[in-house]
Amino acid sequence: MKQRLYKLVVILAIFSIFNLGAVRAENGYNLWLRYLPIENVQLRQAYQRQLSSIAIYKHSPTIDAALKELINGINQMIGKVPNISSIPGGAAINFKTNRLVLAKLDQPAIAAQFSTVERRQIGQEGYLIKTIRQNRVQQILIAANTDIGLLYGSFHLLKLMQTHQSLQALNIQQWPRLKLRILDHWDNLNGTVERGYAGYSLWNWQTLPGIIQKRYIDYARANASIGINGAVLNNVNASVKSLTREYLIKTAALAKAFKPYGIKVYLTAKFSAPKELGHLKTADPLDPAVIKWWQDKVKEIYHYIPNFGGFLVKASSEGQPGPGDYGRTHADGANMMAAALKPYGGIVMWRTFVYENKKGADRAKQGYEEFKPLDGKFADNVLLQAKYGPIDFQPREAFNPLFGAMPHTHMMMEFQITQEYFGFATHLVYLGSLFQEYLRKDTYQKGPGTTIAKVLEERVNPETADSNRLTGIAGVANIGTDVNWCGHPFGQANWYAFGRFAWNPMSSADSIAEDWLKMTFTNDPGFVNPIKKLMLGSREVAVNYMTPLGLSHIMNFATHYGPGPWSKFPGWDARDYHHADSVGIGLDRTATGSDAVSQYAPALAAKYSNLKTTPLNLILWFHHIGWDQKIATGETMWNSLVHYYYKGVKQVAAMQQIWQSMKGKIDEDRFNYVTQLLKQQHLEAKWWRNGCVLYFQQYSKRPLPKDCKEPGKAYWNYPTFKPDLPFPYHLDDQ
Ligand code: BDP
Repeated sequence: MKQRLYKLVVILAIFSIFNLGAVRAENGYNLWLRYLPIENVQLRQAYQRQLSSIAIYKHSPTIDAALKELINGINQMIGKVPNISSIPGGAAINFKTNRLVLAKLDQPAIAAQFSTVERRQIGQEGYLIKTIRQNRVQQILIAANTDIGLLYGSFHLLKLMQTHQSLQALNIQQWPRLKLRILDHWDNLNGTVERGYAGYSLWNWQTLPGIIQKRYIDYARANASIGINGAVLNNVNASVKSLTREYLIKTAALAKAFKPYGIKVYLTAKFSAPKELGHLKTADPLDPAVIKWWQDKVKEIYHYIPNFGGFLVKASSEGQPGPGDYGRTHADGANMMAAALKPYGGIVMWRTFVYENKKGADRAKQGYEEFKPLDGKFADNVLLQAKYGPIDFQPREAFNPLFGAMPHTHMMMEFQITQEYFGFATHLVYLGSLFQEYLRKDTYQKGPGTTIAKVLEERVNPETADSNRLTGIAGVANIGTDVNWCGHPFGQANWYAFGRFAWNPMSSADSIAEDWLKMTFTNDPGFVNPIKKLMLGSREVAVNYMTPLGLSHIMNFATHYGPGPWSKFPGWDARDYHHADSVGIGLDRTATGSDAVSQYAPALAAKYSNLKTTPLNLILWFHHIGWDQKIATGETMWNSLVHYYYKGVKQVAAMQQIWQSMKGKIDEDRFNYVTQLLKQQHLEAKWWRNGCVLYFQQYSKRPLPKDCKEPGKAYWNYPTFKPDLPFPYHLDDQ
């Protein structure tokens, strides 16, 4: 009996050390930083030899963060805590005892291992990882010009281990292509998150500045692991309260906690703050008292937060105050704030999302119309932050014509990681594919090949490019207090992918998904390969059952969840977005219509003006097409539209099947959770399909193609399509 008990204890101990396979219970909190024990004995032993010790030259908060991560990660993965030692400044590395060395390139012994080009190329945030040998003794060097480079390099090494790669012959040079890699949190001070679907705000303003939750540090670690270096803490629909002394002190505590991880904090600045907080009569950006108010406020901010990043501003849009209220331009407003921030090295991110909802106007044109004339008028510490499409984070839009049209202005991209228009945290939609699609779009600004990635990196005009240029990208975060941070377990992939694309806009959605799956679930190719394929197709699947062929903004008006091509409220009519009538469907944005095509480079304008050369996935964005007209699918417009909706639903069913075949390959909890989510997604895909097909059929008056089963009508209160009905659970059998 005793012996049996002993055996059991031993078995349990082995299980708990190595947490074998699918038995480990997971709630997703550890994201892609799980550091699971390496089961492959050979690999584990190799890592044990290679990483038995870590040497550093100097301590600093950032290097200590790197050490902590390495010790923890290595210990968890190979079951051994590495020895830590210090090398005296100026001394050479001891090949006998130093296995992994973390050192800045200002150490001559380290610099000697790399070429001048390598050392320069990685700049202020990059790193080099190299396996070197002396007398058959092997050593791994992580080298950088800065401490933060060393932290990023450490995460890279841990990623190699998590994805089970050999460390035998490393020769890695990595550096970020964009300077500002920022998460925008649309968090309100009362703890709610605008368009947030993963719980409440991470920032507990009530307990700040006294309490620094572990969660804040884990957030910073996760961001640093993918190179994110900035966080805008509050909603673009801003509250002036965040600029009060009380809240600045709270923000300062977060800024201090994030600093070792290379993350700067930014705040949104409400344009009317001089009136609301300063009790001035005006917020006119040219008024001397207003200028002075902002100067004083910025001075106060830097007093509390010495490494403050700057402001993000939504102005003169959707009712927000702005320079337009005083007959001033966006440049007047942005430059006034930029001047106040300049002495401290702060910047302004000024959004180009200006939406007035003017009746009859093509909303897609407004941003360009307001900003294009201002090209070259912004101060050099201002970036214009433009959404990827000209309307609003739709499942697919044409790209925003401001990219490529502002050669004399710093342009940054705004993606939305939170799935406002993509089924919230219920639908599995891997946005890596979307990020890749837009970053690789050709603006033709300087002939073919002028991709948005190049525009963002300011590589379009190599003559004027210099390494101090201000470049950036922002993603609206999908993070909240849910135990797994993002709601949907696959939502984490979108946070991860955003960081990776921010680091290098020419990254591949495919390899990012692969890394993420291996680190987040398992290295088992029997899981990784099929699920990677599922992820890569998932965005297109959602487009198919929501807004195929270039349709946009036909979601429920109030929630942006579920179908609503019939949504009609005072000042808003979904029909302005789809133009379905007895003749056909889609918006004519060519010269015969709103002429939005003219905002693109001539080569593109010509391409989009002709239905035959317009990409199939954007035809309804640019053209009004007759129901019986044949399109590139080989079928009529009506039959094609219906077929896309039906295809989308079938594809979700296929996703469910693939997922079911993964049973046992990963932990039960996450498996079951995703199983339920996919079931719900399938129901909702039908909700979309049935609603849209039945609604558009009222205009087309055509029968469904023969292979499409009549959609269930029960939910729809057909044909009135009353909006805001509860969710159709009974769609199960329709
Ligand atoms: C829209 C959101 C709204 C945001 C706005 C913005 O529906 O909540 O305030 O964008 O980006 O997508 O400012």
